[in-house]
Amino acid sequence: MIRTFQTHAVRRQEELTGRLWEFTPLGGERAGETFAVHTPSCWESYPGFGLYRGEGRYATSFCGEGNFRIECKGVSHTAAVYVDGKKIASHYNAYTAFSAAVYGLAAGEHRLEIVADNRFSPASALHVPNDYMSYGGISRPVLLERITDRFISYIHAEPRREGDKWRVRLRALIEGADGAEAVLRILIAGKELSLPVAGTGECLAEGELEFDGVRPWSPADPALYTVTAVLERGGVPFDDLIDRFGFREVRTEGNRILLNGTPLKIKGVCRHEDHPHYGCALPYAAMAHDLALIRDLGANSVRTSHYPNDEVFLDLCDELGILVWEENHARGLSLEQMQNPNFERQAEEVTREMVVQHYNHPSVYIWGILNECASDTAFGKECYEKQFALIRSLDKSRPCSFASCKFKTDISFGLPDVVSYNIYPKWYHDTPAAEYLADLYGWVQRETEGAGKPFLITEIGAGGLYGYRSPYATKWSEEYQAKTLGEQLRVVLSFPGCAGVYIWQFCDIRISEEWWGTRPRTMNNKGIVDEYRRPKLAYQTVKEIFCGADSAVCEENAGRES
Ligand code: ADA
Repeated sequence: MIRTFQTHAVRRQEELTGRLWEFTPLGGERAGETFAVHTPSCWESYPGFGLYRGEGRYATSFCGEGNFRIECKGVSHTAAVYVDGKKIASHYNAYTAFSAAVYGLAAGEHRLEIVADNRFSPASALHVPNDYMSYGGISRPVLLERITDRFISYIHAEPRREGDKWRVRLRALIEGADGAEAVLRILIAGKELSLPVAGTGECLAEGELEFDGVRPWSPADPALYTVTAVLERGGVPFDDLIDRFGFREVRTEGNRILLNGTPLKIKGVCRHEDHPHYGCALPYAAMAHDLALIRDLGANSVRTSHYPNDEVFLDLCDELGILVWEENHARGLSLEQMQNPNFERQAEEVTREMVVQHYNHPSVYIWGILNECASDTAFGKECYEKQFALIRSLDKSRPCSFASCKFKTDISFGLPDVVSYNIYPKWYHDTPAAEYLADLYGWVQRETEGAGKPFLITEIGAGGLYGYRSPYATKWSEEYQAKTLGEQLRVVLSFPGCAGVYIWQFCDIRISEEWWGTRPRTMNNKGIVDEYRRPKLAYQTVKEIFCGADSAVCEENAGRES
């Protein structure tokens, strides 16, 4: 599945994944052997490749003649793409899409090869041994599109509320080699805008439309609108792009985050894209099942820890009214790791791709960066500053933040719109949650430039091994996790000045073997469901608290189909 809606009516598009490809490991014991494998997929899900860290070549073929655009929604974690043996693209990072145009192919069958590489090395500053798994494979769909000379790369719709009217700023990027003039027609809710497209190469076409009487997007009423962009010459369409957006406004006011003027109270979960059967290549049904559980819990938000998520997941959040904190790719990088000469370029690339590719999703209410990196150092602060500047240059319609774990030592809180902390009272230390949070929050208000800003707890939780029950509620038991998480959530949700909470984490996940080996099962076991989505005792505890905090949400979630 490419998206949950059609993105073209003029441009011919087909998904090349969703079928068997040839897979050839280029290293390891089976090097050179070729297997027929399903795609999208991670090779860790192929029998015998559960621990393979190396390169693998995928191959398929397509027929046709002329100009093509090939888009990869995600290859983990480094990709090289070849058509008929000629390299047409390369990309770093598993979590954002990339594409290449191929012009003038002769008629006939063509071979498409993608070499994926999930090795760790100094060349990879973001995919490093970590408390989550860097899988290998074609983890998201691959598309083949037929283009002419110019094509629409993206169209961004930025809604702005003016009383009960809305203005929508529209920006479309047109790519292609040809310089012939064209007209871009943009249609939304029966209104139309025509913009001239001239010049050669890339062209940015901009304009604005005004609306009244539209339904705003909100968690309670996630109304979505289609934006259709069509490129024409002499009134004849030759390319198009269809996307969706919502009429909603997010801004901060004092220590509150406002959605369409209403303060948000976040009751969220942190979720990795991880599953024992699929690795990070979760199919639609698995994503929808996760969201059904998340809504059953009474949660109203998901944090995409710690990287941009699959567009289909964001489509579902748009449709279900689940708010999303989406963040660029980084977890816990030290100052030394941030000083890897590849770090700034790779972090900038994934940040730019995240904002440009996911701009229109109304469910994304905030951009996050650099989870628990070196925001307590001067160099680290400079990196945060550059990345916030990049995001704000691309998108002024959303607040930005980062999740810190630097207890009373962070020096970067002047940069974000929202101050966010990951804390683990009664797990990594024995200070009770109420005392710890009051101490930390008081320090932020007294000693930092984060004073007066909205404040979020972006991680809180405890470990619990599924099936380990203890009458003594000892650590790692389900009882301990449920008791601890219950105390933590009650404290945070009742804390004045706190805009909400994200539980660490939704489900147990695989971590890389090369990382901190003291994690039982080489897994991060802080899920409130295990990796097979089997609920632990904490599930019911969270549900009672989240639903109790706003029972209307639960009744409504239960009533709405997912
Ligand atoms: C950090 C980190 C998470 C996870 C968590 C834990 O807060 O952001 O990715 O590693 O700790 O489980 O300790």
